Amino acid sequence: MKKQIITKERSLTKETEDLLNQQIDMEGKSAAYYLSMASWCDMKGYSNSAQFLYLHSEEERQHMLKLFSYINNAGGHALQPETTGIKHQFKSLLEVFELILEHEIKVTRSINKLVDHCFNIKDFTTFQFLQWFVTEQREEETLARRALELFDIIGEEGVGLWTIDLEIGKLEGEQTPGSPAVDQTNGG
Ligand code: OFO
Repeated sequence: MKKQIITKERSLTKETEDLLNQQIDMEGKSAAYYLSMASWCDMKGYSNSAQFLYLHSEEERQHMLKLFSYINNAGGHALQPETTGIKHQFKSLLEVFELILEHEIKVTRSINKLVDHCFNIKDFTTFQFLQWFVTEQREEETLARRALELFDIIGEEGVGLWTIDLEIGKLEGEQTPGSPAVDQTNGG
């Protein structure tokens, strides 16, 4: 009964709510995808990459929860996404990070689409809420690129892969000051 009164009048449109739920689906899939990658790295002995990805999987879940709160606080209904069809096997550590960059670019496009929609319908509240994700996506793409650069710079021969794994473990601490991942006061 109380919920009906709360949701009767709201500024969040149904279309925006649906788009935000689609974003929840993407963030949930990111969390599942990175957890699967972390497990594969762990199993193969790439323990630093595994830790990096376990942490990233958890961060993606936090991104998803941020959207849950926003939708429900705005009088909508956040939906738990299905997580089927997750890839479990990877050809190499290089493939893992190539797939991460590819995936993050898709997430960035999805966020941009959402931001564009909010701007066009003058939903400046949601537009402002999404700015955190805009900054976060730049950070996520940069991290994936940095990891891929290690393969080019170090090479995979000899102790190369071992060294790459070690360096990937250090990437998490290299996030730029002021980024959402570092600046927890910004709601991250
Ligand atoms: Fe949620 O930032 Fe990656 O996907």
